Amino acid sequence: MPNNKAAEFLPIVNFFAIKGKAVDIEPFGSGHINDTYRICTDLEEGPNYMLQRINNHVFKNVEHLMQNIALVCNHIKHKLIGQNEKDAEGKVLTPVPTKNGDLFFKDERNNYWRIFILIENTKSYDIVETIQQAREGGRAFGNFQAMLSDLNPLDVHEVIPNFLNIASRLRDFRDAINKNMASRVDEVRSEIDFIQERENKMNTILNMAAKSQIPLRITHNDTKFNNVLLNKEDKAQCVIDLDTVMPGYVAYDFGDAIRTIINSAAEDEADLDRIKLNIPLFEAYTKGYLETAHHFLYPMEIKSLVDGVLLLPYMQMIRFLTDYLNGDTYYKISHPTHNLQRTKAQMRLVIEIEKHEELLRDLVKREANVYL
Ligand code: A2G
Repeated sequence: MPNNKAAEFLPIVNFFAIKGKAVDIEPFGSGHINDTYRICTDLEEGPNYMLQRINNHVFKNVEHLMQNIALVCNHIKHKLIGQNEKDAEGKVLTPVPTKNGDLFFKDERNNYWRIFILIENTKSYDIVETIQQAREGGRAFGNFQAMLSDLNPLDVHEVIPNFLNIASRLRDFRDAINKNMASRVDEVRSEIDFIQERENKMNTILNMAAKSQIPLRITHNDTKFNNVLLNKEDKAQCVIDLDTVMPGYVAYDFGDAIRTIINSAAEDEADLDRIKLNIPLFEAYTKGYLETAHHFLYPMEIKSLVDGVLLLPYMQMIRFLTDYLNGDTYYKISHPTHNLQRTKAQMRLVIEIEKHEELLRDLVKREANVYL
């Protein structure tokens, strides 16, 4: 018997060219942006599917978003097939078209929907537990960038303009302070000061780019560790959440992955003293990343990696605080001060990373020397 969610979502699922009949639809995953459901079909051998309502407040041009995803997924799938990979479908997302051949469906309430084939027998982790997981995460994102390194970054739409551009994030932040929509500025003076004290230092990557020292690449731009699916043996299987695949700099992906991997606590940890750096996990991620990416990286890109490690938690802090100041309009929250709690956790992480900056730079140099 179909469950309640199935009854609610079946009319939408019916627009898509899935195999079999959807019998069970349940909420799935823990994303901050889209709503995700798992669809089980009546077919014993599968496949099952993932239904998503795309947040079109965040992704204003869904057509461009889906074109990017199709381009990237097809490109990777062809490469996997060319490498004689038997399980290409298990190693890259496969969007399922509608019965009209479109990549998404817009309902009468202006909700945008899409479906992917569900990649079974995998798991993801919010917090990295082992050296092997960290190394596999590095391999997964390095390989992802490597496979896209022969595509022209300008063939990919910038679905959220200036998404990881720190100058633009700082402008939005100042704007939020000036508007003070939720009357919260007084409560966060020390966090505002912390951000302002570091503005100049955090320009390194943009400065390198302005001097053409690092090239624009196609990057994932949301490399939280839980966006890598690992198999039963904890081997990386597939990189997911491709919404923010856009032109970017490799240090952004490295920095954002390290933001979640090096932190021994959750992104929104309330007990700040639990936020400690796990250096062996940093080393393992770096090893895995360079193993798969060293062949296409320029020396200046390798040099920029730790600048990304400093920048991404700082930028995430700014984004959470901006949302808090605006009255929580962007990220899903689970309690009224959630964005503030996230801000403080990211701030503590920046402090910890700053204390260890030289060590992190030495470790990247050491790992990169293996390939000289
Ligand atoms: O939350 C979301 O996944 C964000 N994605 C990502 O950029 C980052 O802020 C993350 C923090 O957990 C989008 O904004 C599209």
